[in-house]
Amino acid sequence: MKWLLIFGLLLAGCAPSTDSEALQAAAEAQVLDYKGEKLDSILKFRENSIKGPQYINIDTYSLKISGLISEEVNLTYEEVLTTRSSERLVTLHCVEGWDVKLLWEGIHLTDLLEAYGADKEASTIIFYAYDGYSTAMPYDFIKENDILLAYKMNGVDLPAERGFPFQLVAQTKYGYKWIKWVTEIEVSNNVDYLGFWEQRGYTNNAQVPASRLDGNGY
Ligand SMILES: Nc1nc2c(c(=O)[nH]1)N[C@H]1C(S)=C(S)[C@@H](COP(=O)(O)O)O[C@H]1N2
Ligand SMILES: [Mo]
Repeated sequence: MKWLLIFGLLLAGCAPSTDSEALQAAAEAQVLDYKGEKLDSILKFRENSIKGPQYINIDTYSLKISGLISEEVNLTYEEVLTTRSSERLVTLHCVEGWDVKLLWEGIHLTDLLEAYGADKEASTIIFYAYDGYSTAMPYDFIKENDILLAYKMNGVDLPAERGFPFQLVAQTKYGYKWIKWVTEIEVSNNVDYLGFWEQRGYTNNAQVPASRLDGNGY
């Protein structure tokens, strides 16, 4: 009995969670070079999400598009992925001072919103996530910067810890605008909406100072 207990404790203690094994596996499969430029590793992030990593079951997942659109829809992962996509080398800058330069692959958010009849005159897009996090930005910013909703980083599907299934690539904005585990996108005219960190004093604009951006403006 005693040995069984010790064996059980050993097993529990030694076995890292399957998800961190998945993250390690993703790190081994990632690309670290893009057109001659060196990328950072997907392990370089400092995990500091408000409720820790979220593990979304893709079989029950849906992305809701709501608000000022012709008709509210709930899309499956596969349905979102039918939208045109692109790759882009962009750095995420956290307000805490660290950053990660990665290759992102994602769908063009404006295409997705327009496909479901978003009001082109709407001022604001609000994003909600599985962990209760939220953030928002002007629709014009999204259009002008052709913002991507990423499903891959460094050539691998987003690991759970990094926001699977979708993370917003809010280029030139601080990391707190790069919402992970996105579950709903609301088309709105509420220019005053404040997300989780914005309500706690971080600027709603979240512009990264030009001195921190790279040669491509990211
Ligand atoms: N859903 C959700 N998305 C989020 C966060 C969060 O807590 N929850 N944190 C933000 C912050 S502050 C940063 S810097 C980036 C990267 O955070 P990470 O290093 O914890 O992955 O994710 C952003 N997206
Ligand atoms: Mo952050």
